[in-house]
Amino acid sequence: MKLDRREFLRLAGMSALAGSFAGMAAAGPNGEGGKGTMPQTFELPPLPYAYDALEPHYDEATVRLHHDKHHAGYVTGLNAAVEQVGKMTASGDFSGAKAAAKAMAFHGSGHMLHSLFWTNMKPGGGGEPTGDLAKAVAGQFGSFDAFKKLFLATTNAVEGSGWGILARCPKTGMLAVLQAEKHENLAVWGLVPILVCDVWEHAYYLKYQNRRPDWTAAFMDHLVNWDDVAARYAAVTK
Ligand code: MN3
Repeated sequence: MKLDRREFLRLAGMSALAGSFAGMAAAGPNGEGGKGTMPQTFELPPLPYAYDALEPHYDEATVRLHHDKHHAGYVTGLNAAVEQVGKMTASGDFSGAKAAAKAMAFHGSGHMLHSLFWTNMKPGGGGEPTGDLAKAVAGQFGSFDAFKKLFLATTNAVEGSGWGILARCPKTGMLAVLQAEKHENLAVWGLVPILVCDVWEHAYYLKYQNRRPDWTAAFMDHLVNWDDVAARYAAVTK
């Protein structure tokens, strides 16, 4: 499946809304989000490439399971949480409020991060960013090489299941390398993720087994779609 211009702009525009429910809806095939309306259901966005397009660095079996089962599970969980909130406000029985809020954070963050993750990769990716993003990375971290080492060290050191994240602050423009444990813990409110690497075992275990650093190195050297990251970088402050 090729990304046409409309599709690219829609995905690129998502970052400006990332972290909001409208932003997550914008990742769905219908793109109802972005109009300021609360969508009632979320949908699994299609992969922007074929299941086997990232071979040999990201194997078809993992991509298929990861997208069709794991990411789909977060979409289902998010829809269930939204439905639960609707039931509480309609009935006046708020005894499930804590569980619903936790489920919304977990599944909502899972859906948002996976939607970002798929578009952050492309066949023949890797290399280095160019233009404004390259300047910002060098300005923030000293050099691309220093950023890369920091991103890999941070991502490889996630305890248990989580993510490595490059995020940008909409107010200051500052870039930060962060971890997420599970999907929602260790977040810095307000910062917008523009590059995310999944280090849950479901993301790499079939091919890389326990060798997480081999997976993250392959992600950085062969898979990152720097054009997508650059578009998200630019969109954060628009
Ligand atoms: Mn995952």
